[in-house]
Amino acid sequence: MTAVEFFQDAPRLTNQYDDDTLLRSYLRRRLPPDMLGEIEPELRRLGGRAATDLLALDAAAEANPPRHVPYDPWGRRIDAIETSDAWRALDRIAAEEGLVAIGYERRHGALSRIDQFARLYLYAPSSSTYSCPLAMTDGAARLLELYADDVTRPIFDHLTSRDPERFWTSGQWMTERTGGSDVAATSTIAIPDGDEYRLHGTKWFTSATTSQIAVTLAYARTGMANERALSVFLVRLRDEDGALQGIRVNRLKDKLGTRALPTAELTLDGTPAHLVGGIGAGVRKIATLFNVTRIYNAVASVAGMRRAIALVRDYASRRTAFGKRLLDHPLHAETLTAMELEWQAGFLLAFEVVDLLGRQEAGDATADDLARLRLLTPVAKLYTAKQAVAVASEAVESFGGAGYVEDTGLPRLLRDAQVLPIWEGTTNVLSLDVLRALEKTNGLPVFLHDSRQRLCAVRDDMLLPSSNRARSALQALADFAERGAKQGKDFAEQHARSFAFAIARTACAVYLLEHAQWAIESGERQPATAATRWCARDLAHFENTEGPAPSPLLLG
Ligand code: UCC
Repeated sequence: MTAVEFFQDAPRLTNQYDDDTLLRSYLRRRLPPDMLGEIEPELRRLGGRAATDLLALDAAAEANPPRHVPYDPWGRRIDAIETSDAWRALDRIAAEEGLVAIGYERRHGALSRIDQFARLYLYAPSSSTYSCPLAMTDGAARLLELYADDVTRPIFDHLTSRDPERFWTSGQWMTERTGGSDVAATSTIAIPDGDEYRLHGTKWFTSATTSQIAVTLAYARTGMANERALSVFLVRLRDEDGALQGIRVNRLKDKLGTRALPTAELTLDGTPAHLVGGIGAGVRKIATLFNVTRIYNAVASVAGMRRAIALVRDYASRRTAFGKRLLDHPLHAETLTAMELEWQAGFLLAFEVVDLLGRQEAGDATADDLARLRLLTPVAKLYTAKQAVAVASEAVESFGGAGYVEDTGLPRLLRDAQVLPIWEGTTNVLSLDVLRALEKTNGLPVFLHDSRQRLCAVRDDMLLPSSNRARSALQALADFAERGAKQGKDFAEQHARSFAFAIARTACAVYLLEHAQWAIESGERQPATAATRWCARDLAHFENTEGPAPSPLLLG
């Protein structure tokens, strides 16, 4: 064949459930066989869709981004946001697949969240970021479940419906011109209007502005002279005729990635709103919502890593260079293994948090479980998001020039990953949240105790040296925390990111070892090398150092 006749094949996806040995072995470990037997055909079907019709919708939604139409042909202000058929189909499918509903039906008690998030993990990378409105919808549903009243109960039913005609999504409006981190700096105010309120202010980033409702923050009068308290409000965006209620869409954001997702700047001018959970404690109450979206973020991050790796692996198994397949080049294979290690570790960390969330919501969590959930939620979010960018970057690079060309669809892996460490709290803000969690709970001793308990069960000879390393890492964390407590707040804040990364890596080590021990005992064909490699590579920085080493920003 001459060079002119040669064409490289595009990377291909197969069934994303069958292809995912870690997901399947994790579910075998965590779920009773009858539950797995019941849900596995649905997971397999969804895994097939992720590589076929969902993937086509994903591409179509991306090719037809939303459009803001400020005026109708006769000059009336309408602020319509037009979305593609594909985007709306992704909404319908999310409802039909029960992607939010399963978490609230709780058919499998505390394990329902694992079921739900396993499906989300399959859906997210083929959804053109429809996982974002689902995340906010789920967070809003949890908020309304905890603070239900006569007005919000029917709305909860919409958010958790499997009927596409009844299913509603929710936005989450916290970010203002002052930024998205210090949300107490909000300038939106809520003026009483009978039993309800009217909001006045601007919202600088409102994702999924086509949602039916949104949860937002505003300052409301407390009853004390001139005193206002930050409170949580629920907004119904449109009236019965579909017209926006006291909301002006200033413009859609022109973003680096997540381009199918309509993100808008809004002016609220007398927007009717319903108070949720009473006046005040707005940050604490809305934390219920953003802790759920942070868990979605972690699962979307590991799902994104997994998708990037599936594409790279397929391509490497067919593309030849220097006389052999890329996969047969030891260095290429080694790079791929390093990417896979990052995904596997992140997966087990993210699903540990999912597991704890399920226990909390089913009322099965112990006080220690709750402390670990509070600590590991920001840890999992910040760590997996950062590594998702690193893995996406490596994936794009491993396609060479094709990875840099838009119509291959590959650059999107990186553009879409870059939002993950930004929204829902940046890496530094979440590192400080880890300190907040440690101040408010006994999360660290509980995490250390739980980890040591799990390591006690790691008995296989092959794993023992790694298990010992993990024990040393746990001790190093305890020592560092003790020294930090003596040194004061500035020291703790200066090292918060390194500390959070160190907790993440150590947690990953423990969960990889636990999974490897189970795999050995169960006769699974999965090699234990992921756990041993992780402990050799990612815990080494604890040895002979004063504390956690500076956190790397990219894959090592
Ligand atoms: O990014 C955005 C776009 C939305 C898109 C969503 C898509 C997700 C898709 C994923 C799948 C693809 S919206 C903007 C994002 N912004 C944030 O997430 C906020 C980031 N900032 C923080 O997290 C900060 O740490 C703040 C806002 C929490 C800090 O505020 P304050 O006012 O300094 O907070 P305080 O005073 O420390 O805490 C106030 C209360 C305390 O409780 P009490 O009143 O009992 O003492 C805290 O313990 O709130 C409690 N609290 C928490 N509770 C604070 N953080 C938490 C938490 N994480 N969990 C529980």
